[in-house]
Amino acid sequence: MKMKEYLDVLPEIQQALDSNKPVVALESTILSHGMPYPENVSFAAEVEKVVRAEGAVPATTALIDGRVKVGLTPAELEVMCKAENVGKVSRRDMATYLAVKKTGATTVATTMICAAMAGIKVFATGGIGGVHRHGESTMDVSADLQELKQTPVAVVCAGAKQILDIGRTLEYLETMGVPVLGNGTSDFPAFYCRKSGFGVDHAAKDEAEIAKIIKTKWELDLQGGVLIGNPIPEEYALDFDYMEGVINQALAEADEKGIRGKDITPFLLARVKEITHGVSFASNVQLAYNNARVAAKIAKALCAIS
Ligand code: PSU
Ligand code: MN
Repeated sequence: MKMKEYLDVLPEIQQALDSNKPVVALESTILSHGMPYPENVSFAAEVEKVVRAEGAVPATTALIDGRVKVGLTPAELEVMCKAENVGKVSRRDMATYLAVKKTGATTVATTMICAAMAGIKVFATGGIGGVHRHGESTMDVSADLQELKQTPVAVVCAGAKQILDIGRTLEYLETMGVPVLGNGTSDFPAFYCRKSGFGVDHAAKDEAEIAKIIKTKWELDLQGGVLIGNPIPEEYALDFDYMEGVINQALAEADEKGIRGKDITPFLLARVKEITHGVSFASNVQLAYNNARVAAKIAKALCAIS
């Protein structure tokens, strides 16, 4: 297949895939556009360690010099963390970046595409994109949601940030036929907070049950992914009303500055961090580790039943 001509999979990852060993995909937008340098360097190394500690192989994805990279070397991770001339690549941008050899970080949507190309079934992120507040008039709906509809990768997240309209995000996922599971909870989490005020479709009791649901969906030939909401550990959770105030302030500033489109999510993430004086950053890091751990367990459980 022509597609493979664009793809570089690190040998360790290819060997794991060939021998039915667990692999977990990780995104690079969280590094390039979601976290500051150099804090993102230690995060990038640590999140891979968390995956390894569970017995799975990490596969961070990115587009570098016209190649789809599945698994990054330490030097490539550094490039993504420094983020000099590193774009944010969504599905629409992929062909352009590869054809003209630009370097870009993969969002949830694009990481799913790269993972599927390599045959990776499970992916851990922080929070997914979704329907933005006032999305009913701006039509700003993250491509992440469409990707979950069509690409067969299970995505473990801590829910969606309150910068989004979480209710409409879940409505959209329902319309697109994406199962939304809670890992040991009936609440869909809101990133920094364990609850969003909205529920999941099914409170799964553990990773083995989640793996069984994923396998069943794919055996039925139902297209697309599965979304797993994994709440932030209690000790790192922030107060919902406090975060609502912070986010409203950041949204008002984005509005004043006229920030739109693909720049809105990175702007809001950076402002939230500044307004909370970095407290939210510690939570962000911890929830991502927690997702990596759970994704590795799901990947292991999937290998055990396939
Ligand atoms: N939400 C976060 N942190 C992030 C992102 C979202 O809390 O880093 C990133 C992810 O890569 C996600 C992307 O896929 O932003 C969504 O961007 P947009 O809303 O432009 O689709
Ligand atoms: Mn958007």
